[in-house]
Amino acid sequence: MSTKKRSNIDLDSLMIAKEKKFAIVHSEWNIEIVNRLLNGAFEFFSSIGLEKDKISICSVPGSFELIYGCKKMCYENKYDAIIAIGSVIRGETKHFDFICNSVFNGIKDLNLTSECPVIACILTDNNIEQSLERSGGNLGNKGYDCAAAAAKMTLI
Ligand code: DLZ
Repeated sequence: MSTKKRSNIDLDSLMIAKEKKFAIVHSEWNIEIVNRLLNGAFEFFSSIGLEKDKISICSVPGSFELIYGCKKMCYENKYDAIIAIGSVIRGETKHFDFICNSVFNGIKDLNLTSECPVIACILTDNNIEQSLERSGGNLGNKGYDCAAAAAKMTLI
């Protein structure tokens, strides 16, 4: 499960972000996938010299609650960037569309209204096989990529 191959991430330029403060808010739904995304994020942070015990972690029940969790973290004014990690899998329910739209809109609103960048690391897949591919499978690890995006946003 290599997450090392990344197309356009310039690690050298992101090393300075190890001085910044990061928080991760993750959901408990589809926890197997979420843990893989978390590991990808920790792998990125470790590669710039920031170990996982320096990162604040908050868990919420489902992806819908990521909005509130991130809002709370934003308004603590303690972090330079926050990453929302979740996995929504289509299944048989209309919840998929409601949850996906709400979460991305909620996170978009936070980016417009608070000073803290919030990165959306939420997989939205038709089935678990697709989620596995994007969380450390053949399509890389979105957790790693989103942690790199968070680091980049602290330097803007
Ligand atoms: C209800 C629900 C469903 C059907 N599917 C998912 C999912 O695939 N991924 C996820 O993170 N959460 C799911 N949830 C839970 C909602 O996000 C939320 O926790 C509940 O609707 C309670 O607000």
